[in-house]
Amino acid sequence: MIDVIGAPFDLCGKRLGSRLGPAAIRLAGLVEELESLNFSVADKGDIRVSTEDPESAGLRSFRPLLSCVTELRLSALETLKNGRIPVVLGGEHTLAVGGVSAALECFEGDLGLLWIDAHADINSPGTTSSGNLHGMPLAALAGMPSGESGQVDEEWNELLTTLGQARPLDLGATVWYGLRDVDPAERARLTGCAITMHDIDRRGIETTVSQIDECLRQSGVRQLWISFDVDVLDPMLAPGTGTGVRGGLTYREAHLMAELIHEALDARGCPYRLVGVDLVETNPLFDTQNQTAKMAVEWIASLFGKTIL
Ligand SMILES: [Mn+2]
Repeated sequence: MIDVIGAPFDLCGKRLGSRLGPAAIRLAGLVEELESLNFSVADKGDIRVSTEDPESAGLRSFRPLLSCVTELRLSALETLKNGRIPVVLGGEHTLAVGGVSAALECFEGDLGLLWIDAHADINSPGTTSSGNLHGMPLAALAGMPSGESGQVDEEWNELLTTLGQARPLDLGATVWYGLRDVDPAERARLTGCAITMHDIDRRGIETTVSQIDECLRQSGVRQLWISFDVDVLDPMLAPGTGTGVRGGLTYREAHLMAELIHEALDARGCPYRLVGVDLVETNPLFDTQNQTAKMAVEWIASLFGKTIL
């Protein structure tokens, strides 16, 4: 049973347009595709998004982000408590804090996170060079200090409080996959299992996906959230994103990865289960004929068990 939740928010990055992502993904046939795999799917529509963004000396677009995250968190928490799987459509990756923090609360901190992304997204206000909150969701989820003072620090702490500081994300149960653009200050923070494009080039999809499985088993978690940023895909294949970096996953690599994760989840005795998914950073303004949203829908179908035969 799946609930689709749209989060059309894009004020924390440098390029606007991913607010159109949820509509593009729906038009690419997400609900129909999941229903064809025999899931019962409810589309909860889009959360309310405030675009009112008062000038401030603090974190950029902090107020609209906070209201958005609060709504998304509530919606995801309701879905999780009903025993359903939230599939959150972004919008920018900052929003992952909504669903993941809801899952951390619902499962009392027992949560692994698979972060599929070209970027590590673990800057904090004190280490970011861009000031964009969309590069900081993992630092917020892990409850890291801002490293700043004054209004920025106050707002960061307000965000952490909203996310429920009692259950921060365990970075030891966090796996990054597809990394190729990591800031110097982020490197020291990749304490979990960080699988780069270099690793994927050398060892291939099958071996690196087994590595994900081993990391999750070692961490002892029983629930898994998957956060999929379309910028992990090669921009030739998925140009519809504001944060493209060349050298990403090919079409076949991405699908094989999704199929193997499904296999791992489906295997007898798998200690963890999938409890939620983000599908973020689709930006139709940079796309051609909605191919990035279509690719995202096809990927999610593979993750949920679609096979060729
Ligand atoms: Mn990201």
